[in-house]
Amino acid sequence: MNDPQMPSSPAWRTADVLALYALPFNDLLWRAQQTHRAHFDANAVQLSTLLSIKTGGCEEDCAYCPQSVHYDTGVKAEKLMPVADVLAAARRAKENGATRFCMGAAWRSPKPRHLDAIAEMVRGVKALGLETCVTLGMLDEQQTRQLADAGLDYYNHNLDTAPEFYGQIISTRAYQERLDTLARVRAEGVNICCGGIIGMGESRPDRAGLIAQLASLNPYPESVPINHLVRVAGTPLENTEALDPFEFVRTIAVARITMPRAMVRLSAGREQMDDGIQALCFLAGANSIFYGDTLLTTANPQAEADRALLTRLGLRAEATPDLAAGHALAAVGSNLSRTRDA
Ligand code: SAM
Ligand code: DTB
Ligand code: SF4
Repeated sequence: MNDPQMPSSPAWRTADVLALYALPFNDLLWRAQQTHRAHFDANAVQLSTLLSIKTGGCEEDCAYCPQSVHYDTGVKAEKLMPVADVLAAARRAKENGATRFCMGAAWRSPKPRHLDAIAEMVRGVKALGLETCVTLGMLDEQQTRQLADAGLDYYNHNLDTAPEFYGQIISTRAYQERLDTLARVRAEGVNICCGGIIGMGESRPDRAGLIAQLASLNPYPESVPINHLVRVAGTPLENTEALDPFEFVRTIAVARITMPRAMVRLSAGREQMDDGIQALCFLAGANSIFYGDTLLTTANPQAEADRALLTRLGLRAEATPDLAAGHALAAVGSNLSRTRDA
């Protein structure tokens, strides 16, 4: 294989990931919990707040997405938010206890004229003492450099599903284009936040295929968002059959075992999930959530309800391990399991 993202002997084959999925539930969670405790404080959860800085009107056809122009979901297209409004939202997120602020734009890729404003947002959010993350679609080299120069900590760009299932979900952007953007982001020294969506009607081998792809990136992503599909009326996936919630928990556990030092984020779909399943996700090694009343366009649990849930579970809100040295994974040493950058 010539693809630099895909070494000829990948770290994880789909068959090996499938063998983890097949473990008895208790054995799987035990392994995941052991892995988690070897690298992290088991009772700390990192809080990331999302803001949609440019909503709707996206030309891509991602079948899950309420923001695609291809589907009638009632989401109206808006312009890029003014920098001052974004910084005001970041200030509120910080006051509420978030440590990372993630700004999302419904673009296939940003236009050159947008980059100056985005770079200003990144600098402003960083100056507040928050970690920065943006998700803007595909990037070219120059755009990536501009974001890196602004001090961006993370770029979110998901693989979304296994290559085998991908064609049933998106036709306007190739899997390889996603891998290419991730490689460019990495080359500029920006951490990657890369995960996918579970519950889109994919098979277990497809779920295992996604995890194998993520875990075989070299190195694997510093941050791994595992989203549960939010079934939005008007999208082609609105009537997708519900997934067994334990299968979602298994996916979190398998992500933790295969990517031991990554921040594994229990992402979209928590509003539709009961507290017991969320607690099992934390037991399976999730150590980050989206925190705040909305995701991008859909509902997330109220911040107050999340604080109450964390308290009931004896979990503490805490920041990501130290990123000061640049690359998160390189910075995580064996003695860092209890050290945090507050
Ligand atoms: N347009 C950019 C892109 O696609 O890379 C950035 C924003 S896009 C909304 C970010 C991610 O949100 C998608 O890759 C997908 O994983 C997630 N997402 C979107 N709609 C979702 C839904 N209905 N349920 C779960 N996750 C969703
Ligand atoms: C990610 O993996 N999930 C977030 C974030 N990255 C940008 C987005 C979830 C979006 C859910 C649907 C919506 O609210 O529009
Ligand atoms: Fe556009 Fe991103 Fe939604 Fe796909 S997921 S339609 S690229 S906003």
